Amino acid sequence: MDLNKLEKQQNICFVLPTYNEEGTIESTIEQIKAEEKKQNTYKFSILVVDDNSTDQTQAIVRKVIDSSENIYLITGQKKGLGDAYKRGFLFALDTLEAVVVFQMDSDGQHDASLVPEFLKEIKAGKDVVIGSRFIAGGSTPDFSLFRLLISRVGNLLVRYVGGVVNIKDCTSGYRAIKSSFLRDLDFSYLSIRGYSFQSSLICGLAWRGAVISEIPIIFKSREAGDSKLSFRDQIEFLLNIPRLGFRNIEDFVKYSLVGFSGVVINLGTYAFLTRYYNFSEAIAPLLSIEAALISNFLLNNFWTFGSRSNQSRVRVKFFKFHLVSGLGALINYLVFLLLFFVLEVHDIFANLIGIAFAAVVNYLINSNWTWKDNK
Ligand SMILES: Nc1nc2c(ncn2[C@@H]2O[C@H](COP(=O)(O)OP(=O)(O)OP(=O)(O)O)[C@@H](O)[C@H]2O)c(=O)[nH]1
Ligand SMILES: [Mg+2]
Repeated sequence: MDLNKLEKQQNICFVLPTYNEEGTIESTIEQIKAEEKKQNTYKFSILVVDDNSTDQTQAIVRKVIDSSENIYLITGQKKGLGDAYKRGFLFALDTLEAVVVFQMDSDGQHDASLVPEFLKEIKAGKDVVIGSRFIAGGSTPDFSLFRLLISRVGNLLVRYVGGVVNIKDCTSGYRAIKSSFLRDLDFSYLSIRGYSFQSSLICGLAWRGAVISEIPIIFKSREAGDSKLSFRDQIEFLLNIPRLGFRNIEDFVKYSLVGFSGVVINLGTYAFLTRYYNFSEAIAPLLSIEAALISNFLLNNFWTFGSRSNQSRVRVKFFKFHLVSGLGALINYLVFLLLFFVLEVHDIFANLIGIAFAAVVNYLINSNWTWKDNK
């Protein structure tokens, strides 16, 4: 059997989201088509997902469709880049039956001549390949210092809160993804706007065990038109960060129950030491806090996170847990000071919010660092 011929039938779909990209959409399509001609392994199809552009984007795409094969256009209302991608993915999977789906911008910022590099990685067994600006060889030569800072800090947040520390560029819009992994995803969980869609998607893929690699890209300025990503996208990105850490609500409920049990242990030990053993009020709290920490640690280690595969030694986790708890106490204190002295919130309520805030931060760090799942 001619293996090449068999593979030739496999379809790779490039999903190109557009909103007012009349200056670049045609050349983007042409460059992808040129890459198809250079290889004879796969059939390329191109899906433009346009959200009712007010310029000539749709007219240009329709003209290109008339003169070439395997180019498709779907349209919809503008709700955000993520929403456009969801519709595009479903079309690529269900209607076009693509085996690999590419995400790519339509403004000339993503160099189509790198497509063979992505495919090399896919053929080598990777499930997801990211065009990365933040690994050796990658760069963002035209970013302002401010945009670079936002991008870097944003990536750090996603990596550490989302538990994907090894991925250097979580918001890149240039990726190749094996369809089998996309099919498994619950799209309704993913946010709909720009950067936050990209980060939720990559976390979702990583949590499902996708083997992910990065290849360097140079991300220059767009070739024409204006940026579509707005301040609103940035706000949604920030609001979405905690969600990335809460992928497993059951773990958080267990963690909270352990936290409550710690309060009981803390109070009980204190009462026991002061009433039965005459410990002083200066020493007893130190021992009761440590008793609660030990009990919380053991319950979290063997119950809350008991099923996680984590190769760290128990004493390393024990040390990390203490560090995180110290940080939690500091956060609790600072939030209390801010609310009580600056915002004049009632003291009990201020402390309650401080405790809740610290509990959430503690959970996120413990879940993604102390007991990081290495599956
Ligand atoms: N269909 C659709 N496409 C969108 C939407 N928002 C952005 N896009 C497209 O998504 C791609 C990425 O958006 P850009 O504005 O280029 O974002 P960016 O690359 O971070 O910003 P620049 O560097 O300024 O270009 C472009 O092809 C846009 O046309 C949307 O709401 N709907
Ligand atoms: Mg762009």
